[in-house]
Amino acid sequence: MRTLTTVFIALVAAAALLVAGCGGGGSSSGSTASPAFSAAELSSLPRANWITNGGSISNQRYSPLAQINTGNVAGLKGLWHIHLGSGIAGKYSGEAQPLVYRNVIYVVTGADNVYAIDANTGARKWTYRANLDQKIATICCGWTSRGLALGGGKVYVGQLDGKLVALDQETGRVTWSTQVASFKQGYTITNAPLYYDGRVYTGLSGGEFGIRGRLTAFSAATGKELWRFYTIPGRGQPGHETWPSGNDSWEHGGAPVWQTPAVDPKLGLLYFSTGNASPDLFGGKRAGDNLFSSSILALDAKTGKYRWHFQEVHHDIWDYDAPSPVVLFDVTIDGQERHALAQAGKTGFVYILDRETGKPLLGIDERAVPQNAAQKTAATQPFPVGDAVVPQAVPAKAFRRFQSDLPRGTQLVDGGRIFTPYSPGGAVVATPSSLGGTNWWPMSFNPNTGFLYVCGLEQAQLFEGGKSAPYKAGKEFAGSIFAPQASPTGTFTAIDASTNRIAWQNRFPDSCYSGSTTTAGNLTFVGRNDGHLQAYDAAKGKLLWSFQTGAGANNTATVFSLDGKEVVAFYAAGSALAGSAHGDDLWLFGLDGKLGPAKAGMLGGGVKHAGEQKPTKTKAPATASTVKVAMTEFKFAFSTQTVHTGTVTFDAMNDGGIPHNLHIDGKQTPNVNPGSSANLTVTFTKPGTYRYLCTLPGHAAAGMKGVLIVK
Ligand SMILES: [Cu+2]
Repeated sequence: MRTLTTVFIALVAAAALLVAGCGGGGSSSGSTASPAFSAAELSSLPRANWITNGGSISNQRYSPLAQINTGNVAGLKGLWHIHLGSGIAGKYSGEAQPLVYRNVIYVVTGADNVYAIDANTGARKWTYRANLDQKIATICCGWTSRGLALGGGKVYVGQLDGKLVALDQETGRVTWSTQVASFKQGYTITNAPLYYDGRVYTGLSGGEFGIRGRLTAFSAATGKELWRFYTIPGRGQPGHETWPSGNDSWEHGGAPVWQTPAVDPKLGLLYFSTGNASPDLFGGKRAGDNLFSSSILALDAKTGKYRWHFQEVHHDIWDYDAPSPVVLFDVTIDGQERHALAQAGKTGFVYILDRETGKPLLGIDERAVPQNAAQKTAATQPFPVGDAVVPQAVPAKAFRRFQSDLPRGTQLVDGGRIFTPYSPGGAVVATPSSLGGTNWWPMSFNPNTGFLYVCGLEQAQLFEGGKSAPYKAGKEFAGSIFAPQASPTGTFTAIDASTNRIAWQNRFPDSCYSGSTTTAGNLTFVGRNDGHLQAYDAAKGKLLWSFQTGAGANNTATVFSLDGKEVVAFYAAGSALAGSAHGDDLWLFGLDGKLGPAKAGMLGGGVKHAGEQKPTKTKAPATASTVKVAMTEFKFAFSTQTVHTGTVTFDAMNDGGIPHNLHIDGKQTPNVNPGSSANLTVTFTKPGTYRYLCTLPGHAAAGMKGVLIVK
């Protein structure tokens, strides 16, 4: 039966379709709200849009677009370049990949402020301000967000204060907000949420604060919690037996989730990997493998029921965890099409599994490793067949270069190899450092080359035996101090996914500290600490394009088609832990672009914010018994680098925006809040060199370390 009303509705619907189909899609013409994306939409390769953090829910970060390619990428220039005006101070990192839907770009800064930007013009549509409590003291590794989720007409953001917030996609107004867990207990959210099947999934960070990790699913419509999966099994659950039965270490055992999961809709499985066991660097109170820390997990996407796991590091005591997102892809091995999953670990290994079963695809051997009774080390560790993306031993020559910075008498034990254990009261040098290997940044997969593109960080670390400091809610629970040595270098590697061997590798004089995106134009985009966004030949690894964005390019590029023309969106804001220049630069690049490169950002500078002062520079009196120490992100300024034997008082003032401490000769200040100071008195009986550092995770690696000479 056809009535006038249905004809009218049909006409309105047709008009709506016309508006949606005309390609304008900008802020003024038609709705920019996303539908409740189907599994098919979320699984398809990104073209006009980039609707989910990984490009698709396989997390491949592969664009099938080829207008920009090896032949013309050299001519890529800026279409527009704007400043967001948020997340610029030294404590922030810009690590959130932009999302795109209907010509609107969505991006979140390290302050958890969200921006909707018209892709045609760079004009701001709306802003959401998170107004985070600036006193949150349980943020491990820089104030950061790794991105957003879209679906059902909303934009989802996980916040450092432990809230998951849904914003109206067209206005930026809060639709719902839920407290996933308390930051006062050490729980923060840094991962980009995942939208799938009407649910929003988020993990929680906090492995440095003794949390109990979990992945939680919420109704996308209402924010109601649907289920949670604890990454540390409770009493009676499979895996609980890998924790001691006589203490409560499992309740504070870590295993956070730092990343956006991937989904295989055909198998109905959701995949993610987990962070370290807590305390990070001391395992003496948590005998056993400590499942499911440093593991890859598969859950039923609908119900959250456990399906399989693979542990990358048993009973981790080096902070060798797995924060980089898992990637799903299909690969032919021995003539057979296999459904694979890969994860690039902090160990420097890429772990390649059959995603149906969780079993290694190419072989991963359990090998005996050196033992330490006090740390209750695991007898064996998994070694994947194939190549690591960074070195896993310290050459004697490199050791000699930084030996003078080490505590007196430190020897190179076991070649500084990966999995070298250390005792409470002792110390060893080993590599990779606790920063990895491969840290949070995503790798990409290109089905044409069959390669995975992985950034690697190469740095030795002094692993010092920790103590079993008791757990205290909301207090750091790392078990020891993170003491990296020498400046990091980097690798950018193409791994052949069918063999896990290096296809090509570029070595960088600094760390490779960004995600990668790859395209059908045979390109791979990767960011550099010095502010350059670069494009490499995906098959051969040759550098083809390098463009100064104005701030540390520690992020991942988003490739999409804007009204039929391929463009690249990139948010450069620097990184706290990479020690790169801070900024707030959002770019859109295209072959029609006219804008040339920006001026390089100030290295390690960061834009000053309220309360941030310049480190004091005072002339060095040679016989000071009081040393003034200015602390900021991420530098120490000592009033002198030379003192005489005897009692020295360090007057440590925090001029920065987040807490810091000073550790020297086995003594340490408490964590000093911004604007506060603390004194530390140390008696030096012997002349020599004494290294100092801030022991908060990542701070020394970012530059908060040095050497004091005692004459
Ligand atoms: Cu610090």
